[in-house]
Amino acid sequence: MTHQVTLTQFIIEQQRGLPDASGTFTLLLNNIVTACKQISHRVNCGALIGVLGSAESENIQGEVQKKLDIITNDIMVKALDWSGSLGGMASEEINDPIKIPKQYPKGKYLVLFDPLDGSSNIDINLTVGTIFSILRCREGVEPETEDFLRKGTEQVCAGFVLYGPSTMLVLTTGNGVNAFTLDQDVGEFILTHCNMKIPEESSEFAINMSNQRFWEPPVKRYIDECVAGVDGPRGKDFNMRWVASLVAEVYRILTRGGVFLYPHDLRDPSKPGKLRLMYEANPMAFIIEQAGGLCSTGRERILDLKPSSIHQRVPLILGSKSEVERIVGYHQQD
Ligand code: FBP
Repeated sequence: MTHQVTLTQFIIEQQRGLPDASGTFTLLLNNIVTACKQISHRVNCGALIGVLGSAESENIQGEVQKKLDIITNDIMVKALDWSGSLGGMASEEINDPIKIPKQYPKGKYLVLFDPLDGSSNIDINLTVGTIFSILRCREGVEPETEDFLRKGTEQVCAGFVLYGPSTMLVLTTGNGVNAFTLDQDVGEFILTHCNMKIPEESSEFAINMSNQRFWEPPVKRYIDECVAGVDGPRGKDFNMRWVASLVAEVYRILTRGGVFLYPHDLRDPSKPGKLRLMYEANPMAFIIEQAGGLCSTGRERILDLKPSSIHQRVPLILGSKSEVERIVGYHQQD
């Protein structure tokens, strides 16, 4: 049997190359992964342990929380706050940055996370996930909100875990994108997809078509041309997908290419988009670019955006290079 590389071995071997590696990052990642294994179990048990359905409470986004939104948030916080590797955390489910309890030492990293992405799919047993972004912070001090509001280019690591037919971890530390599959028997993530690269060309798009009347002309033009198919200006047929789980959309694009759009929406000018910059768009942009794709608002590179708030929303267009370039080109012509 070929030697199976575990996530721990993979990270330790990567860290060996870094002169100032102290093991703190490896510990932090290990704790995030332990939390995701616990979440995988809860999600997998679902109705058996009564965790499906709504919690009858709302989060800062004004969204009705699922029971699992709260359970997964607590699992992440409890797995990370004691470790001494963090100065602070921020979560989709919590309004303000989460402080490290006084009894624990503070560390040199910040983690921002969406504990359960795609939660509208949890009760219908579709793929959901956890998304995380890691930044450096000043060691030993109580971080302010400002300390979290850093450009996506400053991320030291980004990843997401898919709770689907398999539980998978997709990860980048700036040296390409690798994916690991959870061996449920051993309880270890095993390296199964090395150096993933997004095909440049693609004929598959993902967008919530029910929002069409709120799209700007460049997006309307792009989607109309895809739908027009071989008889239209693109001269080829396109396929469409919409899972309503960003993690599932991004994993499909990493695997077979394509483009995902949750564009600028004219419905409510105060909400330039649905998805959140700090713990959805930025980590996905880091991963997509490391796999050779592009990630934009339509007008700006996501990773270059200067954040203004922890729960800031942005338009998100990501995927195969040539398709994103075409959509950005249509915005420039507009
Ligand atoms: P959360 O579930 O974390 O709020 O994520 C938002 C999300 O579910 C994305 O995963 C997905 O891409 C999008 O919203 C689906 O939006 P819609 O419900 O409009 O189709």
